[in-house]
Amino acid sequence: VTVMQRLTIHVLTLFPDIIDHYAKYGIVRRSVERELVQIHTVNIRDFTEDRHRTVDDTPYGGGAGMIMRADVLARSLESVSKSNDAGKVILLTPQGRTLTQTLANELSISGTFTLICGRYRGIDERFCERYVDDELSIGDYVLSGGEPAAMVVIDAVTRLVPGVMNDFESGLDDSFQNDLLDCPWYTRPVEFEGMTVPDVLMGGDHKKIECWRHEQSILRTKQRRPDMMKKYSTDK
Ligand code: 6GU
Repeated sequence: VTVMQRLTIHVLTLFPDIIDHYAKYGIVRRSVERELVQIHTVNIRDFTEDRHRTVDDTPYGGGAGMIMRADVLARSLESVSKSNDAGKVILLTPQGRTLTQTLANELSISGTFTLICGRYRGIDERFCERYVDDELSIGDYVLSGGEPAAMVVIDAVTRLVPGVMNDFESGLDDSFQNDLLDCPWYTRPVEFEGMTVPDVLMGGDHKKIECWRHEQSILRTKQRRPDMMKKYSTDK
């Protein structure tokens, strides 16, 4: 018997519209329509208690930038955990460990997790200490907020949920999934601005084609990602 593996992603953000809109396109949309993935956004500002709906304040000890308040974040998270299982609580921050395919695979079978999109300078450390299970970054550069990172995580994870992708899209031979970069691909027209398609691809010898593609993958990985190549050589 096969068990349907559903995934629920809660997203705490000051800009729920960004995430809701993103979920209306492509594979993420399809996964939601098929009820394989549920994306539930929470507007952090709905959990403020003052007239100005303040979510941030100046840092103790001084310094530029604003810090998100721990109490407002705690109430936002409570709104999820009081009626649902929030699962692993993940803060999106450049201080986190970097998202990898392995991590995406793990999250895709975890059932439920909650993403928190930080804004401004950062969030009160006491909230992290009490409520955050893991901190994730999507790379070594600074974004003004966690929302683009949340979209990246949602995309990378959703496409791995069984039943989301059809056979052709199957993520199994993607770059990174097998520790090598993908090979070059070609489609019609057969001639483009004076350039042709490699003969081997036109020959119809499927064994040869498979061999060529694997070679190309190794070549590309050596040239572009020597760091990945080292790991691949060691593993094989
Ligand atoms: Cl998760 N957040 C922000 N603000 N910047 C980032 C990031 C996350 N990952 C890389 N840069």
